[in-house]
Amino acid sequence: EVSLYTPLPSTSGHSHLFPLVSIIMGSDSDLPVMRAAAEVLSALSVPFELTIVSAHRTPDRMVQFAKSARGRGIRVIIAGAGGAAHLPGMVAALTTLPVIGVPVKGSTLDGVDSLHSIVQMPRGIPVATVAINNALNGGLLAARILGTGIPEIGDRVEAYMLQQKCEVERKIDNLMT
Ligand code: RP5
Repeated sequence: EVSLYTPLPSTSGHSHLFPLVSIIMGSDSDLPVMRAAAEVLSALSVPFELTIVSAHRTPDRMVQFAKSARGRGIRVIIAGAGGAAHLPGMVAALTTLPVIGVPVKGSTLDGVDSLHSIVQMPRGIPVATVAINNALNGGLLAARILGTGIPEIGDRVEAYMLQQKCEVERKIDNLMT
């Protein structure tokens, strides 16, 4: 079953490692958005897998994926979906792992429909929701969660933040000169 979730070679630099994060999305049309989560996890050397799981087109696969994720060693799930966007909530209902939802902007309603679907989870089943199309923050949040138990990942998140700070300081210096 693990082979179902083999990382895409083009987006994962860590296919040889056991994935700690699973990035899933409802459709390949979500990939241009969800790629940012994969890229930041790569940059932070966090092993991940990436695949398509559709709540309504492949419901059996979704159940199988969500129920097996923890046993396969996955620690955090990032789930991106557009439209009605029930994927993150359904997955969260089927696992005890933390689930981060990424609302994907569709061609209509500007992704607000997806945001509301994901953020308005009824009590009892939480989904941590990032901003519309902000898969980068989804990846960073997953790294922060892992960083609480894996100091090396926490240190890399800290270095990432320092790098951001230096970039802003460089821009400020450029404005002054
Ligand atoms: C959802 O429906 C996907 O997450 C995607 O954002 C949206 C449209 O999917 P496609 O019709 O492009 O496959 O399942």
